[in-house]
Amino acid sequence: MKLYSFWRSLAAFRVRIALKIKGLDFDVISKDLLMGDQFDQDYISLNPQGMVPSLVLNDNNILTQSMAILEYLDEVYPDPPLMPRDPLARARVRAICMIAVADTHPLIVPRVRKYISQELGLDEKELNSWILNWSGFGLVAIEEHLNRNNSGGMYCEGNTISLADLCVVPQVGSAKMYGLDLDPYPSVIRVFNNCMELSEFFEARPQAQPDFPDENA
Ligand SMILES: N[C@@H](CCC(=O)N[C@@H](CS)C(=O)NCC(=O)O)C(=O)O
Repeated sequence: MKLYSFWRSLAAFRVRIALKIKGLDFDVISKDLLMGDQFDQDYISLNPQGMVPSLVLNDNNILTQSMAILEYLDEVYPDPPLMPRDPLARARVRAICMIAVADTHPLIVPRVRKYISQELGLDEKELNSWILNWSGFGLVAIEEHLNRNNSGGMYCEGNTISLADLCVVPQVGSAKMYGLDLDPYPSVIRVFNNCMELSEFFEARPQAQPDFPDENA
């Protein structure tokens, strides 16, 4: 399989974790989102939205959208499962995924950052404040969900890894990178730390990627 990725991409991070948990071999092809590589014509023909991740399967089928990719991988490679069986637990997992994937992450992607700085004229400090505001907004909601539902479990849904963890960990990693104060989110941090002790999460982290820039090391 070939994964189009970028070290800093939260959506690609989710998929890297899933590929590792499922024990699948994949080559990473980096698209430098800060240089605009995602808009190369050959890449647009793979992913018309000009976003990472895209996953090219061994039979050359192309998958886009991280949640669709995660669900595909979980359906085709069910062991170990990344969704609980109980319908209520599944709904809880999906709710946390959506807080991260649908309601938080899209507000801080490069295209939005570029628009608000270049078109709306926000300076770097204002842009950073935007990023911290929306990152915090998402973490508040996830913290509440965890406190209500997981009763001190190791991961988002009890003591078993689920898609919720694959969505929360990159979100926290990004919040850390931007310097958000994480003290108000102890349950989120507990889950983050527990996940990062697992090699699949640790090896999928941005800092472990071949395209991670030396100056950030
Ligand atoms: N909903 C999409 C979001 C994909 C996405 O926005 N990816 C970002 C990187 S995390 C990207 O490629 N951004 C390119 C840009 O904003 O120009 C998914 O989950 O796959």
